[in-house]
Amino acid sequence: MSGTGDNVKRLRSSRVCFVIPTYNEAANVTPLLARLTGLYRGDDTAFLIVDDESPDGTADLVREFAANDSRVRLLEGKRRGLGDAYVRGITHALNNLGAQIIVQMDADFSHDPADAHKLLAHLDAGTDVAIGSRYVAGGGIDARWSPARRLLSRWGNRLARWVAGLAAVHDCTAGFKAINADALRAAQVEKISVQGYAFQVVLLHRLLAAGARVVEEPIYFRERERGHTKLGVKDIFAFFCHIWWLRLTRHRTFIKFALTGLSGAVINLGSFQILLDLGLHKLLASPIAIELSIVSNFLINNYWTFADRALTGRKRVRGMKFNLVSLATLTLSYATFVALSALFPSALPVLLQGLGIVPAALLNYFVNSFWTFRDIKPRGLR
Ligand SMILES: Nc1nc2c(ncn2[C@@H]2O[C@H](COP(=O)(O)OP(=O)(O)O)[C@@H](O)[C@H]2O)c(=O)[nH]1
Ligand SMILES: [Mg+2]
Repeated sequence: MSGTGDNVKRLRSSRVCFVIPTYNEAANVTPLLARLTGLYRGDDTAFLIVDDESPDGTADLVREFAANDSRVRLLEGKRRGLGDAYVRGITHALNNLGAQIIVQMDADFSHDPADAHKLLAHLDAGTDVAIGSRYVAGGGIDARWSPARRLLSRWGNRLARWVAGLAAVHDCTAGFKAINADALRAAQVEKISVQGYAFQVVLLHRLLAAGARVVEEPIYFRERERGHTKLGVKDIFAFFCHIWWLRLTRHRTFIKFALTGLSGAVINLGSFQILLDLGLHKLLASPIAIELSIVSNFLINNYWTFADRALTGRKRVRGMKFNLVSLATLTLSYATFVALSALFPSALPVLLQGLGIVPAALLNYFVNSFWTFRDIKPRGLR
């Protein structure tokens, strides 16, 4: 797609910042900037090169180019990997360049600068994230990629999809994306501490968890003509560690939920016994004890277990949902207790109260995790 009137208008209406990390890209950076600045002519477009003291003089070439085009910016730092460069670059673009849309891409022409138009068009249509995808119909990878590289990319991508829970996205290791600034802020991009290539997967995971609408646009990924890849064994190792870490994060939530439930059971049975000791009738002590555990469970779940799913604006809705779930829990638990008390009048009351927790706990888990504290699914995909 070439520069059309539509695109020029769009680029004027929102401030777009291309964030492009470079390490030893002296052979590519000048032609890339020439192509990008030629394609995207709007005054409100910026091109931020994030260079990490490349020994080949990449930064000097950027400075030379920027002398004639004030839209070109340079951010320099110590080399700590691709992810670190992206976090610094994106944060700078959001905080200091007033970016409303970020386009992230490689500097080696693997990502065709002209394709950014298509990604931007998706954002114009209301999407939060448009991914230049190699693994959807119409997309592809250069035939010159070695079978080993192909295998690594494909399986790395498959693993990320299935292990890290990103199955809805076909290319989750893609490095060519247009992303809405608000979506990046919601994903708290500045807090990502992943230094290497695993950054792409972690960023995507955060964007989806924050509720971003995602669309995949097929692209053809060309092999670089000049310079060398910086993808190292360390990056590959770190990538696999990170996707499992993302998986564990989900399990951590489950463990926290289970511990919260356990504390609820202790509070329920403890207060039930205390109320009985105080002389309260068991049919009155039971619902009070259940209610106490429901309140403590809600507080712990809200501020600890599902704290990462906290959406401030939706708290009231969530509170209401929780009340409904609690009412069902209370009814189920109490009904079980009353029924068991009628069936076994001489059984230890605290034992029956404990048995009343079982069906209620099951109901609670399913309803709360699928409804009240539901994990946010990508709106554009599923
Ligand atoms: N600033 C910075 N850029 C990097 C670093 N590692 C890679 N890059 C850039 O990230 C982009 C993708 O890297 P590349 O080596 O082509 O990865 P590949 O396409 O997966 O082989 C290129 O523009 C690189 O110059 C880094 O440590 N710091
Ligand atoms: Mg490359």
